[in-house]
Amino acid sequence: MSLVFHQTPERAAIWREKFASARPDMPFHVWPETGPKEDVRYLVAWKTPDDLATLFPNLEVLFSLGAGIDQLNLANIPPGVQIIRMVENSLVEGMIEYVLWAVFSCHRDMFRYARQQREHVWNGSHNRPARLYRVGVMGMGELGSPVLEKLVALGYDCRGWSRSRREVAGVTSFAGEAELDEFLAQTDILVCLVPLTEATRGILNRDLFEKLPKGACIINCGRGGHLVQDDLIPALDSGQLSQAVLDVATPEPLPAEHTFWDHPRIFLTPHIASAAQSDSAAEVVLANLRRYEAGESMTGVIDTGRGY
Ligand code: NDP
Ligand code: OXD
Repeated sequence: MSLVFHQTPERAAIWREKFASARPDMPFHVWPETGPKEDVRYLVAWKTPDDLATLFPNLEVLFSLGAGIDQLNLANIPPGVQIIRMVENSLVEGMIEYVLWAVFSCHRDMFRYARQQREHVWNGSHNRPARLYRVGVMGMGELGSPVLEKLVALGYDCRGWSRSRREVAGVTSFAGEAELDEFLAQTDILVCLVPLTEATRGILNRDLFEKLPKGACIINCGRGGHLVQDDLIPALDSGQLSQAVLDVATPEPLPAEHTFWDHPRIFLTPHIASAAQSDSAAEVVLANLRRYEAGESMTGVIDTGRGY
C-alpha cells in the first residue's frame, strides 16, 4: 500500500521527511517514480497525470494540494476514488491577510493614491470610518467565514452569501440565487471566495456589476473563471466599478499583452492570496489517512455532484 506525491521536488522533500517519521510503513514515491503501480492507493497532487485509471488501478484517495479542486479533471478520476481538498490553517491565515489588505486598500483609497503618486498629485480625501463600508463576501466556507469574522472585528458592515444559509456572528447572511440581488445591492466592496463550479463560472459579469451600488470595488480571490473578463473593463471605464483587485486570472500566468496589466483601476497579484504550507499540509493528509484507515470520515471530502 503506497502513496505517490505529484509536485515539485522542493515540496516533496518536506513531505518525504514528514512521512518518513510518521508513516515509515508506507512507501512514499515522488512522481514520476511510482514503485509498483498496483500498490498505489493514495495520490497527493495539484493536477493529476492523465489516464489515472490505467496508471493506478487500485487508487482509493486523491488528496488535492489546493483548497479548490477545479484544476482537476473530474472526468478523469475513476469512480470510487474519493477526492479530498486541502483544509488547512495557513491557507486560512493567508486569505485573511490578503482580503484585509485589499479591503483596507479599497476603503482607504490606496489604489487612487498609488495612481496619484505616479502623476505627482497631492490630493487627499477625508477618511470615512470602516462602519460606513458594506463588505460582502461571496462564499462563507472555510475561508469566507473566518475572513468575515476579522472584517466584523475591524468594524466593517458585513454580509455574506452562500448556497445554504450560514451564520457568522455580526454578519447578515444571504443564501442562494433568490437572495443574491439583495446581497449585491448592499455591497460596496465585494469579495469572491466561492469555489469554481458550473454554478459559479462567470458569476462576476456585467449583470452582477450593475446590481452593485455605483462605484463598488471587487476583489476576486476565487478563480479566474469566476470573472467574465470582457465585462470588467467597460464596468470600470463607466465608473460602475471603481476598482478591481484580481489575484486570479484566465489563463495563469496572464499573457504579457493582456489589457488587464495596464488598466489603471486593476490591481493584479499572481495567485498569491494564500497557499497551504508544506509541513502543515502534510500533517493534514497524515491525519486524514489515519481517519481513513480507521474507517472514519475525512475532512475536506468533495461532493462531486455539487462540484466542491
Ligand atoms: P468551501 O467549500 O469551504 O466554501 C465555499 C463556500 O462557497 C460555501 O459557503 C458554499 O456554500 C459557497 N458556494 C459554493 N457554491 C455556491 C453557489 N453556487 N452559490 C452560492 N454559494 C456557493 O471553500 P473554501 O472557503 O475553502 O475555498 C473557496 C475557494 O477559494 C476555493 O474553491 C478556491 O477557488 C479559492 N482559493 C483561492 C486561493 C488563492 O490563493 N487565490 C487560495 C485558496 C482557495 P455552502 O456553505 O452552502 O456550501
Ligand atoms: C487553492 C489555491 O485552491 O491555492 O488552494 O488557489
